[in-house]
Amino acid sequence: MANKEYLEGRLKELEAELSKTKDNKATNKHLAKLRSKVATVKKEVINASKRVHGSGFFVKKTGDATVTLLGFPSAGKSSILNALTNANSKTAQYAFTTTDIIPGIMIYRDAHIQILDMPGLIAGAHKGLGGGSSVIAQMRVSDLVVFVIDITNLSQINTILDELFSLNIYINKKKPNIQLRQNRDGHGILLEVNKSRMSYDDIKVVLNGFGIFNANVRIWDPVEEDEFISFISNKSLYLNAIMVLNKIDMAPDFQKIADQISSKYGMEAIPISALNMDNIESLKAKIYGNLSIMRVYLKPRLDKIGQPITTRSGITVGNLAKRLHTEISSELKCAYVNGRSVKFANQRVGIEHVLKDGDSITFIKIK
Ligand SMILES: Nc1nc2c(ncn2[C@@H]2O[C@H](COP(=O)(O)OP(=O)(O)OP(=O)(O)O)[C@@H](O)[C@H]2O)c(=O)[nH]1
Ligand SMILES: [Mg+2]
Repeated sequence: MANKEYLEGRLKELEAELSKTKDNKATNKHLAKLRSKVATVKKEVINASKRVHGSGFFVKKTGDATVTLLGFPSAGKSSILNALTNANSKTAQYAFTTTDIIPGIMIYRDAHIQILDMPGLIAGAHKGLGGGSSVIAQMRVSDLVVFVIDITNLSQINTILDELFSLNIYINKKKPNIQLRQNRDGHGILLEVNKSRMSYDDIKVVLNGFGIFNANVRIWDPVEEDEFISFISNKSLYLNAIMVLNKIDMAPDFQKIADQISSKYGMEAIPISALNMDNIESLKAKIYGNLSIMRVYLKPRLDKIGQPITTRSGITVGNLAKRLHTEISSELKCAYVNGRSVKFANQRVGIEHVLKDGDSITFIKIK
């Protein structure tokens, strides 16, 4: 811990010197040296965080998708878990009521969605404070994060986003396409594609800071230096998130606030009251809608009623068969489909056909 604090202090000093040096238009060589130092210390800070463990709780994934509730103490996470699921997580006025990760299952459109209530996040969680690292470990395996914000305390949003940024967690961003092939040919760093916001020299000092001196590099996206460093250190995490503004019973102008927040942060903001059960159905719909899953019906025969199953959006007939039974998939010839993905009833389709939400399907095996 002390080591990590020392490193963070050192990083601050170096970054301050770097910004001063930029202002002074100092020599490129000095600048390059400094940046390389910054990159090296950043890497050490990241590695030091890895070694800090909380109490080490972890809940196994079950169901069709996993969603975590993340927010400050008393924002209403446990109340929301109880409103969405069959769980009964303790709620109270005092902070840090929840000290473990509490799971519940929300059934929506036949999908079993695992919702995880987390201990309250605190500023400094990225340093491992307040069980922060267990919360982060759990987020890594979740399909969606719901930020739970107390609508009467909107400054919580920036604090959460800053925490996540310090943890190299990127929200609602596509993982950048970066290809890095290390080699030993002694040709140095060969930058074959560079669509980043960094120059060749910037990229080289970062890579050198990580001990990479020979590599073929292709950067296909407009990444900044920070994101590039976390990518190279293999610690970056890309998560989908939506935001809940809870306790709207205490804010009469909640709709206006929700609209402003949603446009300011470019993220869906759903106003609810867990206490009064206001807007809970629409929250369920938003959670489902942000999970990239859909419901299709399996009909054993055309004249039978279909059984609903949940699968990822945009799955093909062939991949669905594989997911269900390898036995069907190896003998699969085609399928009859009804629904939005086809033009007419009982349309015969091949294994590459892409299914849509609500479709029903009958597999046809080779005779
Ligand atoms: N007025 C109002 N109070 C609420 C609402 N939702 C929750 N609360 C209250 O806020 C307090 C904290 O709620 P919890 O659900 O325990 O909050 P939490 O986020 O789980 O808190 P920690 O477990 O401490 O992190 C409790 O007294 C709840 O009754 C709401 O929609 N409106
Ligand atoms: Mg709680």
